[in-house]
Amino acid sequence: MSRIFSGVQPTGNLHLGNYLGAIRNFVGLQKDYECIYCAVDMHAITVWQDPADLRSNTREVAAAYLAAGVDPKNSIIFAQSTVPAHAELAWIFNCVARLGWLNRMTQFKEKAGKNRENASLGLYAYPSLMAADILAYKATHVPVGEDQKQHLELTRDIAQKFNNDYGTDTFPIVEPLIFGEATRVMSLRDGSKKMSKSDPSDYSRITFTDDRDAIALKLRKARTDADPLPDNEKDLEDRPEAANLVGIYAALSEQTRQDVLKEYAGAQFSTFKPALTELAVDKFGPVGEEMKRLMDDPAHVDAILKDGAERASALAEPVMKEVKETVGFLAP
Ligand code: AQP
Repeated sequence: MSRIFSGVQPTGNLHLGNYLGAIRNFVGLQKDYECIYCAVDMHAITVWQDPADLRSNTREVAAAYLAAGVDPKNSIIFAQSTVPAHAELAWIFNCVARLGWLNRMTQFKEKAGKNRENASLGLYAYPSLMAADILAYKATHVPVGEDQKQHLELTRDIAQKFNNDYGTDTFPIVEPLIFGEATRVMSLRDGSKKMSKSDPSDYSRITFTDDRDAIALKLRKARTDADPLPDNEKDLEDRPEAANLVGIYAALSEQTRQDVLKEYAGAQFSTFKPALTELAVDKFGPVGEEMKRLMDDPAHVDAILKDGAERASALAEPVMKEVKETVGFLAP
């Protein structure tokens, strides 16, 4: 059976981009795949995290999965650091991946910024840990937003090189699942930047914890241009902020962008923004409400994470045994 793995970093400020680009897609995949969904806390600490915040944010990612509709009886929900296979396999992959491959990773360049020398070694090796996350379960498909495409190509390269180096077919060559009308939701303040948890402006994103007033305010303040909406997608090409709001509307209403434009052609943003606000409050608001409700019962969330960790460990164990034998490590 094909197996899904995906994860979200517990770095706070979970936003609409995380929901539309990834978490919402996790839900529908449960009927066709065996699904493993992780709160990737080891990835989170590649940049500084306050320990108390990290604990709370890890529960919050699990609560967001549950609130969105991931069923913990069928799918596995757990925290990355509670299954040692991730760290063990990441080390082996650090010895498979080439420096030249990692030097090409645009996310490292963006996150390290100008102060590259001061970035953590973990941030640099991030894609190798991500490959381990996926391949410790021999997952075949990975639902992600578009920004993760390059990391998944590296996962494929690592799997291929491991298989070639050791003359085995241990690892599958994973397929990214990037779908929907919002594979790259952009910042509400700047249509050239993706909506992100670490953007210093809270007005750049709609978060899971935003209530109706906050959603309305952020959309009212969202940057746009002065023109009305066009009647076809092509005319949105040079209008990134307008294209972003139309994309969000399309994703939330489960229509194509063209359908949305058919309905709103000629409309000003003074009409479109309130309509988008209503839609976001209606479709995204309840998910955030449910996440907050679950966060009031941390023991319940912890029990789900514990059960998930046990089931994930059981799946990773035979894979790690096979990998260690292949590499030439002695059995303990
Ligand atoms: N703007 C986005 N549009 C669509 N999908 C997105 N994702 C993230 N941002 C967008 C997808 O959400 C999943 C989880 O992301 P992550 O937490 O692992 O890491 P990230 O991509 O680094 O997320 P952020 O929000 O941008 O955080 P910071 O600010 O820390 O960099 C992934 O599937 C991702 O594609």
